[in-house]
Amino acid sequence: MNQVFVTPTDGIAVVQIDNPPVNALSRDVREQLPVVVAQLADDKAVDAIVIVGAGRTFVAGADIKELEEAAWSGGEPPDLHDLLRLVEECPKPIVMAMHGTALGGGLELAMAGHYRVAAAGARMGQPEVNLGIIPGAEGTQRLTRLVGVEKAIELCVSGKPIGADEAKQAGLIDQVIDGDPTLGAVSFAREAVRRGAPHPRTRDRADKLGTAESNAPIFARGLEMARTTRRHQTAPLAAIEAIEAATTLPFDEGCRRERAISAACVRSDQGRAMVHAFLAERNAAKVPDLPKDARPAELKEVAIIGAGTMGVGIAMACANAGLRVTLSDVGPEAVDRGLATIRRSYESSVTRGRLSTEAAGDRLGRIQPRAGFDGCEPADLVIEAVFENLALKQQVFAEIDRRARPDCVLATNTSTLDIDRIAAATGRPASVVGLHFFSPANVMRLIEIIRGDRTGTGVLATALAFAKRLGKVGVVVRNGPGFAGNRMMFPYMYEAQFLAEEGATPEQVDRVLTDWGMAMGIFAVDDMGGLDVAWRIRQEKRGRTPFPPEVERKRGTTPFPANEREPLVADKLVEMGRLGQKTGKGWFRYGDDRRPIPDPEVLNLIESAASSAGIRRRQIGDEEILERTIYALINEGARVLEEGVASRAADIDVIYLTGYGFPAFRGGPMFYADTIGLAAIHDRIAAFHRELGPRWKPAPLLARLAREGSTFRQFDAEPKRTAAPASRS
Ligand code: 3H9
Repeated sequence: MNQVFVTPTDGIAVVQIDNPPVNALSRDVREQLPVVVAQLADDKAVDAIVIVGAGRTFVAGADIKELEEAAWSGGEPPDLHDLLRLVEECPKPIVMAMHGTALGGGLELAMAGHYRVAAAGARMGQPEVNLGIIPGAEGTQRLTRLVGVEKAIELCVSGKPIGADEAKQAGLIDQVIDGDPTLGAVSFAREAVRRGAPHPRTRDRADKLGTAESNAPIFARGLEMARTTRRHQTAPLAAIEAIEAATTLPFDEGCRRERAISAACVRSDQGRAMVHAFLAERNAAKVPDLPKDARPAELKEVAIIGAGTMGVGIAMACANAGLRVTLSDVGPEAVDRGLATIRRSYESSVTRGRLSTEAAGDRLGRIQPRAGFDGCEPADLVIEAVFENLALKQQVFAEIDRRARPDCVLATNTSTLDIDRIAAATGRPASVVGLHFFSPANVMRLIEIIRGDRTGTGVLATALAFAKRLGKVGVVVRNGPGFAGNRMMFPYMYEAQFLAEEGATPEQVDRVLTDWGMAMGIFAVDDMGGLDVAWRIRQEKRGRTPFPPEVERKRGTTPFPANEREPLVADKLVEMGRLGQKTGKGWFRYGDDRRPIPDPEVLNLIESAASSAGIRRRQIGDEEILERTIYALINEGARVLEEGVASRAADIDVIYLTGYGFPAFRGGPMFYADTIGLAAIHDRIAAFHRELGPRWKPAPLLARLAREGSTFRQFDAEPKRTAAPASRS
């Protein structure tokens, strides 16, 4: 397919790369662009060439799907070297005109041009590190020559793009264009023709490369930054190594060095994991049985019922995305409190320089208080965020049903309750969907979208589009106790508590997990969320379950194995008023800085509870802690998958990566299991089953895949029977 087009404009040829959606340098572009450049170089009617991207962006990089292919096949990553040499050695000046984003291979292509101009709103960067790789198309060599060692390290290690003004100041581009970037680039090219040769080649630049002596402290600081901001990640260190090569080797040798480092990164576990995470996140929106014609409704106004922590966070997330929001609660005081929290939060963003005063004012102005249910009538989407209690939510939904327009989408922000029972309180269950936000909802990227038995496909499409609009990742799961994320959390959290009873300390468990890469240890997570949350669920479980028995039977499992004792200490802590961070004490103590401090009182409590229960405490090694916690997560993940609560292992990975602080460089729990090997994981789980009891029964899906020598990745590729089609709405 033709993806490169030329428009001659009086001596200046404008070459347009047109490869939607983001003009990635896919195979066809890599083949066509050199042919076009070579032809134009020979064309006497052409004095200069301008290269632009079609649509909303310049080139967003190499084609990540091709990188994935190379990573798994062991083949070579896409090669841009001949193309870049051809561009740089073209006898006619080549001007790169960037708008939208110029990222990764896109920026590398631009840096091979003789000149670079960018639209005022353009963003440029080397985000490869987010994929566990390094710029592999001479980027580390040219960027260092253009912007110097320090800035090159900053860009390659942070992966963050910079705007046009900053790029101009750093020497990355020659001019910022106000107005149409193509027209601006054409006049820039005419001016370059008028000035005449030589036209600068980035490879020839050496003025910013520094000396070994001047660079030494810069590299030391860069390595320190890489180690602290991207703990355990190999790509940032590799990028610095390639930048160092730029300062010590001639250009071509530096490029060869970069290429070798880049290829190793592409094939590394971390590279594979992070590319998987990128693509899995985008694939999450492609729900296997969602008909292509399921159209999302247009959303302009969202009504949020409940002005507590979740309601407030959701209101801000919506306002930040430019939606009109109404916020209500039972009484005006609760709404006032919620609005005051929102105001404080925006003010603090302004103080910290993250938001302009105008933007904060605009966002605040989008959130209007309402009494009771008054926001429902005009809303396109109502999100209920009241206290986690089924009867209360049913009451609220009955009232919303009376007031909302017939085409309104009705969402509940429950984290544990049965969506179908909530939907049954309305006369329109097909309009009801779960939107499980994570706290703080204006920050956390995940929304678990819970599909009830009768949720309509249009409503599901709207929920997915809404998540995207909010800049979040929506992952569709089916209804069931704890849905996917929290259901997996319980065996993980409980195993950590069993380990503490058997001889580990909460501090040791959390250290092992954070050293391994988790954003937080599980005890610290429990303290942050509040120990009363799981306590309340246990109470309900003992008396009245949040899901009726038929649902639990249908799903085949519950967050709490029925034939297993519960951990000994968590309830006692709650009874002592140690609810976690909010009371200053939980598994740990907390000072003003909210850092967890080990508390002897908790250790004594654990020891005496263990001794009363006849548990002999022992030294527990870090490896056992890691295996028992992470494998508990994986085993439950396999059940979640088998029961169809999540439809793909990759969806579970996305849930854990975006909602639970799982380290991106491990690709998510299911991807990580594949890297260890399912047979090895299964054998370890089977051994735990023998030693520790029925809670460790290997999930049948895990057992099958291990037996077949398969992986979760292959499971995702297996053809599936699709679940009963959802109702249309
Ligand atoms: C690289 O360049 C390596 C080199 O150094 C040399 C190696 C030898 N390729 O995010 P969105 C798709 S590494 C293929 O939802 P947005 C994406 O999958 C690359 N596909 O949109 C999705 O597909 P679908 C360095 C890509 O507006 C669609 O585009 N570059 C690529 O929120 C829309 O994506 C990067 O790391 C790609 N490179 O954000 C940039 N990029 O519609 C990665 C996107 O089927 N990309 N897609 O689901 C981004 O950061 C964002 O996509 C971008 C747009 C900011 C561009």
